[in-house]
Amino acid sequence: MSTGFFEGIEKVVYEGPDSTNPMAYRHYNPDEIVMGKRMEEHLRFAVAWWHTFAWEGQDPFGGQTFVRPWHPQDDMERAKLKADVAFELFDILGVPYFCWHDADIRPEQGSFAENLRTLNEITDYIGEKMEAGGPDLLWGTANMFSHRRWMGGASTNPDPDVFAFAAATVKSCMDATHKLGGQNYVLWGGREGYETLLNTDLGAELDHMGRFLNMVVDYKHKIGFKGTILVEPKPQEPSKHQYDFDAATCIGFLRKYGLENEVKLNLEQGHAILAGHSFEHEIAVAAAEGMLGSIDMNRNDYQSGWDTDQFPNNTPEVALAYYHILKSGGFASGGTNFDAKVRRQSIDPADLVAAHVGGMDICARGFKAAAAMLEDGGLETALKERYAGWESAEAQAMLGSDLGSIAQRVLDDNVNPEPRSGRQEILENYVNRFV
Ligand code: XLS
Ligand code: NI
Ligand code: NI
Repeated sequence: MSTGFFEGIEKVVYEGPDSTNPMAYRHYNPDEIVMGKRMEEHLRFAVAWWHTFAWEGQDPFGGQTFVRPWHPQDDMERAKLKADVAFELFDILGVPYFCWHDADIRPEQGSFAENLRTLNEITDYIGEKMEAGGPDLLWGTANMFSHRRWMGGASTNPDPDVFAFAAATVKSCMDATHKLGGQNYVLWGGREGYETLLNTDLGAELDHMGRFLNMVVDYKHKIGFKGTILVEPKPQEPSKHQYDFDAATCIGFLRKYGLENEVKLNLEQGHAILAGHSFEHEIAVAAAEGMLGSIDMNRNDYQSGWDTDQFPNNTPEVALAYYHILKSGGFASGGTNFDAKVRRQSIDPADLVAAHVGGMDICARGFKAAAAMLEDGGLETALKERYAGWESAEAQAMLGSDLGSIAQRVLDDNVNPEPRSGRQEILENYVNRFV
């Protein structure tokens, strides 16, 4: 039986680029074959429970703006109503996946035992809905940043009891993710960082975080969870300095603690920008190390300088992101999660639907442009030409040589390189043909 929350809103269908229906897909056609695979299987869209259903519209200057029938979110019956509405949206959109934090799906009841009981109950309830034909779980995660107990960090907290509470919480969320057949398990450390070094033992905190993540990996193997463990980089916010600053920092951390073959990255567009990078930079860094896991495709406002978590709306940016994803072989267990919120004035159920429709369409459009560029091969050819010198036996031998012998050859052969154009504008013009 329908909750009636989305009353009057029909299932969203693909109508093609000429459609003027605001609630139709113009580019996202799940069954269209692109590079030998259905679009749905390439993009693997997921709705994020927290922003779409749990967020109440607060900002630093004002409280709740959304009034939903499942508010206040402190009761199991209303948590189930929220789940009912969630599955109605999944159905309207036709998305294949969703994601959650424990705190989004169950009420917070203070003690670990109570939280565990309600988590198990609500994930059983969600499991029934999945079996009845709902979408699959892309990833589960623990919210270890909202409740006051986490204010000084979770696994990096100076208090060992908080470390213990974090371990118990992650175990419960991994169990629940495993039970629901989740494809990945994510750790984002919003409070794994610090405000001031005056009260922080940075080295000890990193060691605790490394040990914690090793326990997570051990537990994954113990319970036979086949999904991928992912960490999500972000440079700051809520902590002033976050340890998982960006992809490169995370990769260094994972190597230091022996996790490079066990853990991959969940990269978020807005976090890349906060770290001073482009999204494709973060994707390319992770891909170069074989650590590209999944993405959160939500952008920031470029003027306000903080994590505004908006739905994507810039095709050229999205196209370059998918270009690097496709180039590295596409998603395996990962997907495209909308860790995105509608604006706090967008209070209608229709706004929630339209936001996802637009986000999915932009992604589809960028994705098709990326696939077309890859199939055309123009960028790959240009790249090959630019590095062609390295194909010679002599150049390869140099890499196994030493500074002295190389210097001798430079003298002997009078090596005097001729600068060559990087052709950036020509390549940018090339990209603009596709987007
Ligand atoms: C916050 C993060 C968060 C993670 C999941 O900025 O993006 O939403 O994706 O904890
Ligand atoms: Ni984020
Ligand atoms: Ni995120």
